[in-house]
Amino acid sequence: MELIANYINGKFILPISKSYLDVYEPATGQVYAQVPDSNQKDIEIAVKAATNAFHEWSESKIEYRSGILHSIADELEKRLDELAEYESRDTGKPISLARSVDIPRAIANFRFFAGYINNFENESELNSDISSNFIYRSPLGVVGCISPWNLPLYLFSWKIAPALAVGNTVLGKPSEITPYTAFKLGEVCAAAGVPNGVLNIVHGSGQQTGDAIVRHPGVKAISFTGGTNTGEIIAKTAAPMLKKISLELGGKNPAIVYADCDYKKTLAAVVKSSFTNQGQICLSSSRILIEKPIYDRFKTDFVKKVSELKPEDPANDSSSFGALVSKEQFEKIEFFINLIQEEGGEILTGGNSGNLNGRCENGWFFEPTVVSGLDNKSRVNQEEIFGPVVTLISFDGEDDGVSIANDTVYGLSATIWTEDIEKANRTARSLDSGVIWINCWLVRDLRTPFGGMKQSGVGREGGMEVLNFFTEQKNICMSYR
Ligand code: TXE
Repeated sequence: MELIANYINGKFILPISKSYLDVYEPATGQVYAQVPDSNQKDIEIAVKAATNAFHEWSESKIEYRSGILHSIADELEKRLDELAEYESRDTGKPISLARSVDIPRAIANFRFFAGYINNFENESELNSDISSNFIYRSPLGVVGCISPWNLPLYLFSWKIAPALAVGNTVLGKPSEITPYTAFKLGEVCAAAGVPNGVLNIVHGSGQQTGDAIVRHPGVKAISFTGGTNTGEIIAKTAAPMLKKISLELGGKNPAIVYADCDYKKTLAAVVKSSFTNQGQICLSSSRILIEKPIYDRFKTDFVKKVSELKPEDPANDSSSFGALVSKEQFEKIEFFINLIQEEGGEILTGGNSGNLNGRCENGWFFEPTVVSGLDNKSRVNQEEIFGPVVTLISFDGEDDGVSIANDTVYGLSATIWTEDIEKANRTARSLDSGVIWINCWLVRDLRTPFGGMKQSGVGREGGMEVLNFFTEQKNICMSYR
């Protein structure tokens, strides 16, 4: 059985804690590796390494740091196929998705910030007749990056790349459920010439390792993506220490389908936005709001299209719908299927585990599921399911659509489908969502702010927002009098 190690100060080392957690392949339900459950002592040595590396890294020239980030991207690129296989094995996602989205996006994250850092103005001046003010942005020091299991290397690198670009040193903790590509990132860093201690990757459970990172006084900021409940715990722990936090949390994202949409395009796109990665994307559509005049037609066509999507071994090139990430997620979906029935909903397609044969017979597969007949106030329509279950809700005109869309504690993303651009813009401005797509989904310009409102988070990632998050401003004033 393969043993995953922490990557600290440029070396792979086994945890002082000597404790390990099992790592499963979701498609088979079998354990294939063990990952350290690092404790406070492990975090202590990682913080020490990152602290020692900080001065030289933060004082280095931007061109140097940019070059290192480009080298990381180059090394990832060389290993794209291999990394895609690891990502698919760890998460249960189709290999084609890992190859076309997860790993290319991780590469793009490093490349983007390698270039973008050159636009970062860390110095500015404001002068008047009484004083001159020199405003300077400096990196924070050692920062913690904690990421989830749904897009492992993609989201891990989305935090690490900007943190390093502006001169911080990093303690990164991937999800203990999907640690493998983060483990390999250590090898990539060594090959790319990342100086020792600049990026440290520590593995373990949230309760032990994650908590130790958040509590450590030497860690100046926490960038976190994961569940809203975990975000609350992190906020509570960090608040008395007045630690900077950025939280990207859950969602209950509406897709608003107007009667005047481009019907064929919308149908295909909403199936994709609902079920890509088995619905386990924080930006997935989970409530499909359909305008009354086309409700029946859209429902029939949508259900037909979804029922053609069959769970398949994610290792097959032909697979477009894989396994759920864990037994816990599988059981969570079963819980919601029962709740749909209790709340009086109708399952139009799906609702069962996807029974596969051969190597996948014990895997955690679940059919893509479409539900109707539930009020927006129902628990199924209010709680984040984070899996292959969507509900259909009809609405009557713009105001009704917006009001149903906003009637949730979340506010991460929304999609709007209409050929009337003025209506699309009016709708977009009325929605309480941080990320809104009109007639598209998951199109990302990495310069734009990314994050949620309400219970979906605090702060924004991407572009200048994240560079500002990972730096602190200092105003140096000199009086003329
Ligand atoms: O997330 P967690 P999980 C949602 C989704 C899912 C639920 C739980 O609804 O069903 O969250 O998933 C670390 N201090 N999302 O359990 O627990 C943990 O080790 C510090 C939405 O995976 O939030 C992991 O590295 N760290 C989401 C990371 O936090 C802690 C994507 C995320 O784990 C910690 C994934 C603690 N006390 C799940 N507890 C999205 N919005 O993208 C856990 N962690």
